[in-house]
Amino acid sequence: MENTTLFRIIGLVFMLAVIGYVLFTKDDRIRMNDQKQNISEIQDIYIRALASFEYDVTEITVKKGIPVRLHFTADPKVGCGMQIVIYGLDVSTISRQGKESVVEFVPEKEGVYEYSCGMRMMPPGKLIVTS
Ligand SMILES: [Cu+2]
Repeated sequence: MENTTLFRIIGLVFMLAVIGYVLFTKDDRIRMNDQKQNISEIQDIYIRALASFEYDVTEITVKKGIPVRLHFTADPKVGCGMQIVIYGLDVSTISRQGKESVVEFVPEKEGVYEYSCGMRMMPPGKLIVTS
């Protein structure tokens, strides 16, 4: 009789442990999926510096906290415009021989950031970071 009660208690504890384990690991899996989603979420933006010494796009809006992948291509005739700098974000890259250059960054602060060449001579474009 006493043995049966003991077995029931052991059985109950075991069941609770299994349920607890399943709930805990499931929660963990959901959390991991959320993290993966944030990583795979990338904002691709495209800017071209044209031979006419201007950008094809002069206003781009991105979301704060999500990685941005800038694809920058400069016409070989654009001179110093082959370098693009996003002022205030510490982002800079150079496109050589008309080849696309890719740089990734995470905009952490909302605001309007101008992009231009290294000497800020190109008519600037605006990168707008929103919440
Ligand atoms: Cu310049």
